[in-house]
Amino acid sequence: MGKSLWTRQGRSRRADENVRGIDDIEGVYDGDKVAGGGLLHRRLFLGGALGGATAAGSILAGTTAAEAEALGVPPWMKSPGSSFVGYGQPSKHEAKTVRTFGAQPNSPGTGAARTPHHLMHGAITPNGLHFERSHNGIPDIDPDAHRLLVRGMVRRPLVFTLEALARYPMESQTAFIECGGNSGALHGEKPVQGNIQALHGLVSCAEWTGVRVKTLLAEAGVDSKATWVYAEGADAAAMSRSVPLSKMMADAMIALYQNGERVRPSNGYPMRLLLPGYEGNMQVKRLRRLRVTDGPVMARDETSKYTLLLESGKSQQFFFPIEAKSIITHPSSGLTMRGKGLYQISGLAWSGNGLISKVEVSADGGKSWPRAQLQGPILPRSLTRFRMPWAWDGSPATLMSRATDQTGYVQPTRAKLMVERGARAQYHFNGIACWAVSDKGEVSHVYA
Ligand SMILES: Nc1nc2c(c(=O)[nH]1)N[C@H]1C(S)=C(S)[C@@H](COP(=O)(O)O)O[C@H]1N2
Ligand SMILES: [Mo]
Repeated sequence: MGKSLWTRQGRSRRADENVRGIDDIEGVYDGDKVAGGGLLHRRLFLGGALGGATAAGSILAGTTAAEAEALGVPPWMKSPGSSFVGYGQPSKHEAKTVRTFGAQPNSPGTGAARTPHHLMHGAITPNGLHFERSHNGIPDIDPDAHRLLVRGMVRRPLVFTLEALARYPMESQTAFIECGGNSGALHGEKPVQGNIQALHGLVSCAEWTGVRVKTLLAEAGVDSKATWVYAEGADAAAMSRSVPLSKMMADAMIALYQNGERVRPSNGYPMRLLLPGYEGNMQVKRLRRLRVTDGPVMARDETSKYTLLLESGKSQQFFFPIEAKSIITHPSSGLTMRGKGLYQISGLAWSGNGLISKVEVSADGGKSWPRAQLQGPILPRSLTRFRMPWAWDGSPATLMSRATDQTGYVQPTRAKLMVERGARAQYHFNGIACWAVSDKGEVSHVYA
């Protein structure tokens, strides 16, 4: 199954010359070439343009009319199918599309489970595949016994049951969550050989529904001298962070639902703090306490961890929004391309500072950068899918993607990031990632 997800979309040359095999690329796409390495105009795959753009007609037809007639009746059409199930599961043939994790023997719930981006398409992460980072396991929280406390510099301290909270006006917003440690391996001197799941699997995106923090703070009555809010989770790590009051008032949410169903235990059941665009660590899961303060509390995860250690030996603290970033998911490290021909390069881009305005792709190691097609709806602080047609001629290629967000910020090269921050920064790596494609079609991780 893994193989079939990244293969040519057609079949090899047929005897029937009316249907041109997708690997017959010589000369066919010349009019659509926009850059080095065989990148084609982004409009090629849009509404019928493919047929019109080429002399060959229906390039994507993988099979002949004769074959279509010979389909026959497969066994699964000859008897009734199985019955209904209460909670649906993916096809048993998709059993490889799972999160990966390395459990530690002494603390099996400490660490991370990563999203398999190379096996997925679209922009929303299904709940069962949303990455998970937990500092001390997933607690088994009784939703009726769970309480959310709002106290500190407020006129009226409040306590909420889940039921009480659910009576407040709710809203939905789509947002990515990315761990500050995602892509951290790219700080290393040599490119680590891992697939995209291992290297960049700590980012996911969901539609979250819940109550605005602003609504609760307004009810509690915030002291005019307050500037920060301390948030604490109800797990054995009691994970806690300080959040600027301004972010809490702007778009923070107590999320109760994730893609329409209750937030999963791995992602914060029964409620989590959602801070769209901010680093994952601050988005406290299993939220049980908000304490309004006039300064950060200097919790462990904002001092010794999740700060950027610079070359000078000083640490950069309170680095909150994730800066614009992108990764090519198809093809990506570890996958093998099956022969030259027409492919669709595809990937994900995101920015904690708003909308993605542009993604450029290079197939010649960064010499030319045509624009990719962005898949709508393009939502702020959400994963944005991009696509780019590519006529691979079978020779070695280096693929890269570069995101620009609505502020004009451009995703930097790895080299630039290393000069600016140094190799010890550890968190928030957002440099341009590169995949090398060999003449055998093998895709591996390289530095430009
Ligand atoms: N209570 C609690 N909240 C937490 C954590 C945790 O271990 N416990 N991990 C944090 C970290 S480091 C990240 S990256 C995000 C991950 O969110 P997710 O597991 O829903 O993807 O949750 C954050 N919130
Ligand atoms: Mo994290």
